[in-house]
This record gives sequence, structure tokens and C-alpha cells, in this order.
Amino acid sequence: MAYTNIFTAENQYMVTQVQVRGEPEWGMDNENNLIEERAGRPGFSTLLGYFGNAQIGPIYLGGLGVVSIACGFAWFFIVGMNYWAQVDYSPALFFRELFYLSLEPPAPEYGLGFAPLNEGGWWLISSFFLLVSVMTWFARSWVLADQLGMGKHVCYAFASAIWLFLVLGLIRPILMGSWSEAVPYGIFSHLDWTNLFSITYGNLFYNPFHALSIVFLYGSALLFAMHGATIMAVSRFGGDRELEQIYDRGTATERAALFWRWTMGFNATMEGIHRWAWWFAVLTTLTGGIGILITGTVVDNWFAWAVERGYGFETY
Ligand code: 07D
Repeated sequence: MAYTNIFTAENQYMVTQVQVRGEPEWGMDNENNLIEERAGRPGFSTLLGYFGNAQIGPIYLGGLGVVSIACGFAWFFIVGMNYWAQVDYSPALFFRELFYLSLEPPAPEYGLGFAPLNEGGWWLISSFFLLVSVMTWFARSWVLADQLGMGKHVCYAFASAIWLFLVLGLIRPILMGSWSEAVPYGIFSHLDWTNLFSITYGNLFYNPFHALSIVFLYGSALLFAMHGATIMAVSRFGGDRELEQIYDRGTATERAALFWRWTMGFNATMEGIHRWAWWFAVLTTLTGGIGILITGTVVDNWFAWAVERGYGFETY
């Protein structure tokens, strides 16, 4: 039997990854003359090449990109300056307490009104910048996909994540009539918020949309692992040329498909696996957003809700 050296081209595992390097790739020069608006000369980083493409740049910022980055920085800066103020500008305290520092939304008595700067006002202002930053980044992804003649699949997937983000920080607080419902900006504080949210509304595990969201989150990880592993396992037969294998099915696809049929009696197609992945990812935050939206607005206690429906049991 032939012995395969793991360091030969036929058998490229992640540890034997090949970095091909030629002249920098500038990308297409389409009718919009985007190439002239690209900033910086491209360079190369071997280290970066271990994680993705070794080429860095050129970057296309455009008006939306500049607004998005500026507003994202404003949010980050306001949060950071509040942290510094909270530790009286002591670097030692700042780093020691970093995970405990937090910029909190206004207290319940302020409702949906404005609050003094140090009582949630800064949270409101920084949230405005975060909102603009995320929405302009979305618009940028749309415009760039459009200019490259691409489908809008990335944009729609991003929109699903933004849906959950908006429910958590904007839509649900408005429906509940108070900014105090929103998530604070801090490492441990946002974890505490999550925990408290679950406890307040009778254990989020009984919320079927939280359960669905977990299904799709874990499912995404599983599908991603299965797909990534399958493609790497058949890359020696050209399986990594996935798109070619979709319309001109070769031995890589045949083997990969047969492997899964032998293993579990069913296989996705070379094309369909990407639809599986897209839907699982999109449904994670889509179902999640529904779950959060109806918590406190429609359902007050998920455990009691589950007891009424016969799947929650009181134990004494
Ligand atoms: C949060 C939204 C999109 C984000 C965007 C980003 C920037 C700026 C800045 C980096 C991720 C915009 C912002 C770009 C960033 C810088 C500097 C996406 C987000 C657009 N849960 N749980 C979920 C599990 C429990 C609770 C989802 C598991 C407890 C609450 C997911 C368990 C309690 C909420 C999930 C578990 C609880 C969730 C998140 C196990 C108390 C939500 C999906 C095994 C701890 C959220 C319906 C996601 C949700 C959510 C998993 C347990 C509370 C499926 C595995 C019982 C309050 N939980 N959870 O992709 O959607 O988030 O709920 O115990 O709000 Mg849960």
C-alpha cells in the first residue's frame, strides 16, 4: 500500500498549509472605477496567511465605511472614557477592574426619556453611535456586494444578527417603555444582565425560541465542522474547488457524499450544504430575536408558561 507523507502536496492538513504568493491582487476594476478609491498599497504577512489570505489591503472605505468606523470609535471611546472616570483615571485600577467596569443604561424611573450624563445619559449617546455604526456597516456591505455584482446573501445574514441586536437594545426597551431594559456595556455586566433576564422571566430555557436558537447555534457549529472537515478530507481530489464540483461533480464529491451516506444514510449536496449552513446561521439570531421580543411583552414567566402547556413540572 502506498505510504502518503503528510508533508506532500497530496495530503495537505492544516499544519502543512501552503501559502502561494505572487504580485498583490488589486481586485477587479469595474465600471465604477472602485480601484481608484482603494486606500493603501497591498502588503503581505506570513502570520496572517496562517489564518486566511496573506495579502493585506487595499481597503475600500468609502463614505459609509468612514461614518461606520467613526461612529464605532465614538461608541468605544465614550464607553472607555466612562470606565476611566469610574476608576478615577488610575491605570492600575483600570486594568484590575476592567472586566467589572460597565456603562449602564438609565434607571427605570427615566423611562424612555433622557437621563443625566452620569446616570445613563452617556449610555444613550454611545448607543446612538453604535446604532449608526452597525447600520452604516450593513449599508456598506450591501453597496459593496452590489458593486461587485454579488448576491446579497451576506447582507441578509448580517441583517438577521442585527435583528437580534435591535431587539435587545432598541425594539424591546421601547415596547417595555424603558431604556433600563437594554443591555449594559461591560464584560461581566452583560453576562449578569443575561442571567438576570433569564431569572426575571422564569428561566429562559423554557422559552421555545431560546431553545430553537440554541438548536441552530449548535447546529451551525456541527454543520461547519462537518463541512470544513469533509472538504479538507477530499481536497487531495480537488474537493476544495467546491464550485467546480457543484456543476461538474468529480471524484471528490462522490467520495464525500458516499462517506456521509455510509456514515449516516444521507448526504447534503455540494451546493446544498452551503444553504444548510446559511439557514442555520440566519435562524440562530432570527429565532433568538423573536424569543427576546416576546419576553416580558407577551410572556412574563416562561416556567409558568411551560407548566400550563404540560412540559414544565413543579417539584417540591
Ligand atoms: C448578541 C446579536 C448580534 C450582534 C451584532 C453585533 C457590534 C459591536 C463591539 C466587539 C450572538 C453588533 C455590535 C459589532 C461590537 C466590539 C468592541 C448575537 C448577538 C449585530 N443559552 N440567552 C442566546 C445558550 C442561558 C439568554 C443565544 C446556551 C440561560 C438571554 C443562544 C445555553 C440564561 C439571551 C444562546 C444558554 C440565558 C440568550 C444567542 C446553555 C442565563 C439572548 C445567539 C447551554 C445565562 C440570546 C433568545 C447569538 C437570544 C441568547 C445559547 C443558557 C439567557 C442560542 C447554549 C438559561 C437573555 N442564548 N441563556 O448568536 O437570542 O448571539 O435568546 O446553557 O438575548 Mg441563552
